[in-house]
Amino acid sequence: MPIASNSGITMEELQLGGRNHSLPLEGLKHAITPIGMHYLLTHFDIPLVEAETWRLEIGGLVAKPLSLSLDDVKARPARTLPVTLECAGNGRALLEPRPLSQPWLEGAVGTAEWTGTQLALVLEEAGLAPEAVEVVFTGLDRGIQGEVEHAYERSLPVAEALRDEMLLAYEINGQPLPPQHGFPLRLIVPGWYGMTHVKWLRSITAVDEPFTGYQQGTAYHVRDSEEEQGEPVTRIRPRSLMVPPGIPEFLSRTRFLPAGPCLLEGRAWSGWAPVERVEVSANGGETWSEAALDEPLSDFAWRRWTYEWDAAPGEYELCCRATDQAGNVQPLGQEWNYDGVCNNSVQRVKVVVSES
Ligand SMILES: Nc1nc2c(c(=O)[nH]1)N[C@H]1C(S)=C(S)[C@@H](COP(=O)(O)O)O[C@H]1N2
Ligand SMILES: [Mo]
Repeated sequence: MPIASNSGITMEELQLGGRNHSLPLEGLKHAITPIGMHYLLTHFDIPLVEAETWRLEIGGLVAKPLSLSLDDVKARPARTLPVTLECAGNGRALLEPRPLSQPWLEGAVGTAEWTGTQLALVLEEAGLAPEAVEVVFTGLDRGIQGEVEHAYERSLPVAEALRDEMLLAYEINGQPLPPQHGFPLRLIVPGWYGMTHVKWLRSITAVDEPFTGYQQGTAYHVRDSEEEQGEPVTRIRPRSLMVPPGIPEFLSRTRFLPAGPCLLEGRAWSGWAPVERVEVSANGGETWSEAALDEPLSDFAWRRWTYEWDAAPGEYELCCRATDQAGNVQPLGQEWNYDGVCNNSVQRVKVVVSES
């Protein structure tokens, strides 16, 4: 066995990395990510929830507060939507210096079919007061971050919360939510980074001023230092990933394949506008070629791309980059920020092609 590598990963990062996991990149072959392959991120502990006693409380600035059982939620009109979820911290461990948090490389993403009931209909029934400006979603999990003890909670402006596609989801890929993905009910906010999709929902509260709880007011901002306020993280920037071709070397993950035609494939998504273009480079981003695109699975899910690569013997750095209809393009380099969020720089895959 080789002796220790020098990446400087800390025990704290290893601890988080062992609890939370990414999508193995070969999992990109599945249009719908199998449940156990979907990435997972939990800040604190996974709560144990009993379906029989659990309730969802809808209150605050509403005309008619509601208290719903799981059966009440399931009795409402159901809707299923394929949605690509990505953690805002995806790519964090590639930053230099590395912000200390969950050390994601590139796989903090997955696409599942989420089934639930429309949030807008529940809010309509409760009757939002005219002075409500935001809706706060509170989870059952609790912990301490940035020296602040809090329940995990996030808010949405009323106009976003009322969008058609927002779901209170109780199923993933046709199964009840497993404990780690938010049993019995979670919020799904298609197009937004993962932190907004609150798991283990306990309450929904309409409020008359912007919510400033830790996960909203402090965390998840694009900023250069702790002192800065920065820009809040919202929608997912465009990203594409490829299934690493060939076979891996166990430790380095370098890919090995024989010379000849090789079909490169992957997925691309953006929360701002539909992806309209994916390009592939075999030389680390110096020159690019167009990939072919399949149809997206939904307005809020990734689309498959393919590229016929004629692999000649040699060493390569394969890259892919997506562009969306709003003109957003993946950058070649990482844009550093203090929280290590919203990094969508192109993937780089080391490949060694041998004579066939
Ligand atoms: N209650 C609660 N909801 C949460 C979190 C959490 O820690 N607690 N983590 C958020 C973050 S940062 C992400 S990226 C997604 C991950 O969802 P998944 O684990 O189902 O993939 O859940 C979000 N919802
Ligand atoms: Mo996340």
